[in-house]
Amino acid sequence: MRRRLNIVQGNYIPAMATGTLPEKPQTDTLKPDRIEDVVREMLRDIPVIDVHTHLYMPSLGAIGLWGIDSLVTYHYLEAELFRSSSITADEYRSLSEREKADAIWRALFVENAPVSEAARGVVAVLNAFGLPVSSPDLRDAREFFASRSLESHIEQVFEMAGMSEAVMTNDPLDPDEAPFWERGAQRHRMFHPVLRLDRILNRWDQHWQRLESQGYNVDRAAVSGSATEVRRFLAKWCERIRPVYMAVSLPDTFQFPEESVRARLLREAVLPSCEEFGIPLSLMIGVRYQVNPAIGLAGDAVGKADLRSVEFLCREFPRNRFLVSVLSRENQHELCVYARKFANLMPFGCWWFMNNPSIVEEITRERVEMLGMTFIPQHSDARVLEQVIYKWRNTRRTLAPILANTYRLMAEDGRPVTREDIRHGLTRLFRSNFESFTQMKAALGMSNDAGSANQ
Ligand code: RAT
Ligand code: ZN
Repeated sequence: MRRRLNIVQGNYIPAMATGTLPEKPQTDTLKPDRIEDVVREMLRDIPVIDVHTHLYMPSLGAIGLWGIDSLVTYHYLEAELFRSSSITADEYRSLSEREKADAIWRALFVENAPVSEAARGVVAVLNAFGLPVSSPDLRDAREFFASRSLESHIEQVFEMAGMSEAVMTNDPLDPDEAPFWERGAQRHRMFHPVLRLDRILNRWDQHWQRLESQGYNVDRAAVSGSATEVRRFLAKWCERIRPVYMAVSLPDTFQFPEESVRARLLREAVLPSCEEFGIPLSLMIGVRYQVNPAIGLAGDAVGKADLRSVEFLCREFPRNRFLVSVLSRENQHELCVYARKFANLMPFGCWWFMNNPSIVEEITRERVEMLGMTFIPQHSDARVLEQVIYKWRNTRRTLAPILANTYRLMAEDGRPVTREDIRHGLTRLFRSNFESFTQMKAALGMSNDAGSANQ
């Protein structure tokens, strides 16, 4: 077995220094009234890397959701169901998946016009496949999805979404997923793994025994050598799945440094391990977990976080790189300010409650004004395969005028705009900033010989 990642140790070279320059620069300038068309054209043609999803390569079994019932029972829509129907959470929970989908379809698509972002998304997916969008039931859609074969369906969906790759969320303590990796799940060129650490960092008290049962010498309080053992566990999983980054979602109350199991494991296991394997750590900050447990996954909310923890991490761990997304609208501006201070910080995406056109517009404008093209504007967070069709369509639709305006303002200030400027800028936003920040190409180069996860 070849150890893969520690060849890329060391200080991060900012993307700015490594972004690819055009081989043959075209210097023909664009007339101001052409800029928006060219931006739209290029946004359509540049295949995106979707840097955070909950989609899975087929070899990981049933955790990869797709099809109409999963689309309609998306937890964003479950939250909306209870506002437009008298069904209770208990009643809803007792239904089969199909019955749940029927209840949501009736309440949000038949009895009401589907105007919310998440509801319009389902309409856009049905429409993209030429399926009826106003029918009283889901019969046609169910027939259609039942006739698809997953491998070719994935290819078609990615093509329709304008995506080349999706980054997964792989939790090594997920009992529905880990066994597939342990048996050497077949890799897929369109899916990149991520080592997700929520169970370890946020719910250690419920999961430390899983590590213990696998032969790691850990204890409930995560003292006396536990961190060294967690590091050994992470090394094992880095070798096994070759993640493009490690990731954790964090509450609005997240503090670092502090005296806690999470902070100790972060400092002594996760950060050194990311450094050793040359990969970034993704921090998704600002969740208020389970403010309404009755509605399950739909029951999380948002809170403003103290981003001084991000400041501390970026300053005190200069050999680590941090991908950061924040859930609260109030935290977006300070995240941009910190990104101006620290080149080892990469803001990404408009996460979850932020992924609505009005807020995406505001955040993206702010980011371009403060950071130029040195951020990652969006990820889909798709939980169901076909969602990428509407999520990336909506992103392109919202961002086209904003990005076009950015170039128009530059032209008005006296610097002519070329097609090459636009191609280069958009490629950075939707591909190469992520590739450089994760040093993905170097890492993948090392793994070309690997057909299965355990080689
Ligand atoms: O957006 C979502 O679907 C959330 O439920 C979360 O999964 C979040 O994106 C996360 O990755 O924790
Ligand atoms: Zn997510």
